[in-house]
Amino acid sequence: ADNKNDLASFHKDVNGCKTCHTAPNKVSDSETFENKQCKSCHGDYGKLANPKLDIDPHSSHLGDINCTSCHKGHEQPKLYCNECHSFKGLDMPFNKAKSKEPWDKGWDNEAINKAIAAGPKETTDVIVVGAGSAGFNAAIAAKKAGANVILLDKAPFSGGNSMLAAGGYNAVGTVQQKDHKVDDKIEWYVEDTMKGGRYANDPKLVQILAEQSADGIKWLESLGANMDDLKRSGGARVDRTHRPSGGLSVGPHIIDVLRKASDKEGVDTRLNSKVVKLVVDDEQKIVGVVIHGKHSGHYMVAAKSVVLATGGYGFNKEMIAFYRPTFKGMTSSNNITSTGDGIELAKAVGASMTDIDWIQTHPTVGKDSRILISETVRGVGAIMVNKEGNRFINELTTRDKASDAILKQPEQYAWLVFDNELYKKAKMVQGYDHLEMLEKANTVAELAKITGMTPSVLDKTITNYNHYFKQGKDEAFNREQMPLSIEKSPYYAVKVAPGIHHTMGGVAIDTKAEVLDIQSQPLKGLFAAGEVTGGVHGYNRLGGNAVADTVIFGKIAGTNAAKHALNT
Ligand code: MEZ
Repeated sequence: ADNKNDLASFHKDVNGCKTCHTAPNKVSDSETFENKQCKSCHGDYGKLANPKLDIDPHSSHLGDINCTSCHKGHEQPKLYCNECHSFKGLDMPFNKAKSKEPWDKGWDNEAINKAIAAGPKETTDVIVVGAGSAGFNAAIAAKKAGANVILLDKAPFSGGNSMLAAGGYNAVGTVQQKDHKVDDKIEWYVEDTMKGGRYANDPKLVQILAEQSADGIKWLESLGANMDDLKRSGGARVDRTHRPSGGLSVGPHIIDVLRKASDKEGVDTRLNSKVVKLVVDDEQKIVGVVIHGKHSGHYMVAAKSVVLATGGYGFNKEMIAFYRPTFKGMTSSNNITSTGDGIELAKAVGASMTDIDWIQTHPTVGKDSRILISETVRGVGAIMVNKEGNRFINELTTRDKASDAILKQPEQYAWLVFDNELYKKAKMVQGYDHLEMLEKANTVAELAKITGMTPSVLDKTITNYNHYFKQGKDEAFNREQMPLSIEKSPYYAVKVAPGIHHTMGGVAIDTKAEVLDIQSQPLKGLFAAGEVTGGVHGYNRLGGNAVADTVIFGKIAGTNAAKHALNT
């Protein structure tokens, strides 16, 4: 190779091909050996992270991913950070990252048919497609139930969209709620979720979500997670959103825990491995999948059970424009992996879809960015004002209502406003500051000036809010909870607008997470969990219910997939 910046050019004078490879043509799709080599010479990310850098890709929230995710062997490097971030004033390397991904290429039907005709190269019990939270939970549960499991992800790193989850996990009846003296009930969780979803949810699935939520927390803790912080999310009547203590984002934490747990269980995880076909027999029973591996090409693996855990389609511009033309071109808070592949795979074997066109916008995505400003910021105490400085909605209402309200404001954006006490309390806010997303001022008048709001209007809004805080009643919008006043300088504001966040609709499932066909009969051997499915959230998902969904239904899908594979 003679491409500047690729690993081969860089290493060819060290020890030739042997520096990185064990033997020619023996590179696994996950590039496991090669990455071990990188780390054995250069050290791990802890060693590589440079404390002098303001923003360092080696200490990113993607965690301990393969070096070759960004540094390619025989191609130009690609810095995945640039897919979501544009760091103001910082010249990040490899800025041309926004190229097409290998998985964006169309399906090669000839190669797929050849792989099927050649027959399976391997056999396993359960194949899990997609290594985000739902996939990892399914894989670990299937393995614990005694099955052999292969977990596949098309990306060079695991984590999927779950890796970006900031808020938390909704659960009722936990030790944490007891410790915080929160009175909650399974019925309330069900009612809040149904109301938030405009009663379009499948009540049986919601009942399971609520009933098994506390067990899901215990399960995560048994794998090594910390879920000790508690806060309220929009649409919930009490504090039931569980988060890692210390204000960390939930996604990176649980993905780190799940990666380690699944390695420990012996799950065979393969990256750079896209499932391009579900293979069924004459009776529509699952018999395996065709995989397109980065190095191994197309090959078939036989399995009696397949779990689809591929996530939603929030980053697939064509699907968004098709299902919701009014959202065409809107920014997305989703990972680049959320391209709706599972929906296409399932449709091709006759799966039925539920509420496929219901797409959630999150009200507070950083304006003109892809960075989610978590609902936690409002949950912990921020208010939301329009371009003049007026509040216009209960900040803790559901996302559909908050997004609609912003889109009715002048210029269709809003500001979240808070003070130094919130800044100190919510660690993620310090992260937004680090990304240069916050405006900061010593006085309210100065904050109004730098954000273009009207100083007297913002001042009145904050004075009134502080009064409501003191009297414990929000006379303007009936906000149920006001944990903080806004009076400790410096003051902060972050500009936000709605962005695509979650696709509620997807593959239809029953209470065993079996995928249903158009006659509502289970497709034998096909299971699904997480955002690829429809039915749990109705027309609108509540904050904190996605992570719960991935863990609870991931476990159910994995356990039932194992049972099916081992007993048929
Ligand atoms: O569940 C979510 O999507 C969530 C809590 C997001 C967030 O605002 O942090």
